[in-house]
Amino acid sequence: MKTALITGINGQDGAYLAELLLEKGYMVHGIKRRSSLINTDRIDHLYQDPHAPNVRFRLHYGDLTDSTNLIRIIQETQPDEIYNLGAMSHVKVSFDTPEYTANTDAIGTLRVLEAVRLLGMTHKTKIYQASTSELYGLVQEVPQKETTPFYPRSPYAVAKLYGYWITVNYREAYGMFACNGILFNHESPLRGETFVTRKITRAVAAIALGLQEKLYLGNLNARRDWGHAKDYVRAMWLMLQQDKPEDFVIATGVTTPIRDFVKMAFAEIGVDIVFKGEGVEEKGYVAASTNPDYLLQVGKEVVAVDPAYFRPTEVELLIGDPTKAKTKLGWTTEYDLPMLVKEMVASDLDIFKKDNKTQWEHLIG
Ligand code: NDP
Ligand code: GDR
Repeated sequence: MKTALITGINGQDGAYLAELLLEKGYMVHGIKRRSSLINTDRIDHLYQDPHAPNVRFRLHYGDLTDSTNLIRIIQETQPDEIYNLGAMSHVKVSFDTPEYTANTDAIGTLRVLEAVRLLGMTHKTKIYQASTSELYGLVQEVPQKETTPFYPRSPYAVAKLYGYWITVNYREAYGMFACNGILFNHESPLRGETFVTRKITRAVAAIALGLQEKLYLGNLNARRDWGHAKDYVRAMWLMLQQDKPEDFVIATGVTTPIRDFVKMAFAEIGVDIVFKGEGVEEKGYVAASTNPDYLLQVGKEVVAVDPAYFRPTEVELLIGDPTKAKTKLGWTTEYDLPMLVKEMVASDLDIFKKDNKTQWEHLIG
């Protein structure tokens, strides 16, 4: 039985990856930070009583800012594969907490690599580093591929740049099996509520149910290459099953403006949105509303721009070329963007209906 250790196990990707590895018969260890409230919602369904025989899922308290605890956990669990997914992963927040972001996302990656080296496990343990399309930042080439130059545009991206190169360096210096997955944006019903897709699908659900009036967003012109997290965690695993460690771009090759994602999400509740105005004055209005369960008044203003959500430096265009992953890893996707939007809106509608049971009883299927 193979053993995997996942940092950031209770994040979006950690939850899907843990599920995948358990299905594949792995023993899965996860590192979780201590928090004052329980924050294991995404992985509660995977919980196994640690006293039961043949337990294959275990959580350990830890933090990427604490080398001693990383060394101890890696020594105790002796992983064949480490997936370093833990990070302060919100780009906008990284402008507010740049030093902490660097400590976790940059030096945290070094701590994991160095722990494996110090423990003499360089030839036993394969390492996956969660690199990101944010490395491309200011557009240098379209579409972006493994050879495209990096130009990071946030403290998050600069920290991840260090994580990328220190992973390459440990591979070259010590012969470690360490690789970077340069993953473009991937979303799901488990996506954190403050990332734009989930913020939109939650707002659409809440507006449909009369629980929210309006959705305030930042830059509607930015374009992202969005995939489904379930497809992307499969790519992570595939990278560690190869004979040679290499870095791979994981993307769909399709890019979409935030504005279009908003329209697609509202279309799921039978509402057609038109945008009028320029820049901070741009607003989204209901042009038609056809679903009798969620009728909205035509002409109602449901989307507005709030500059508070603008970033000091923005990444305007991301579109990845996944040719290498498709050819070398045999990676394929099961989801496209319309399927992703459908799943996310449906999931958020369910969540709000369950939270507001009495009012929405007739719609809970
Ligand atoms: P999430 O924000 O959902 O999850 C991040 C996880 O990291 C959480 O479990 C969080 O714990 C944990 N974490 C944060 N700080 C620390 C710390 N100091 N020590 C240990 N753990 C910590 O991110 P995703 O699942 O979406 O992303 C996974 C990884 O992939 C991240 O590294 C992200 O930067 C990267 N990435 C994500 C992409 C995406 O589109 N989703 C694209 C490319 C890269 P807690 O719950 O306690 O906050
Ligand atoms: P991103 O994701 O920064 O690409 O990083 P996010 O969903 O936060 O932003 C995407 C784009 O939408 C614009 N935007 C808004 N974003 C947020 N969060 N909230 C808003 O109200 C809003 N309005 C417009 C942003 O300006 C941006 O252009 C994600 C994270 O998961 C990273 O960890 C990961 O590395 C990259 O994806 C790939």
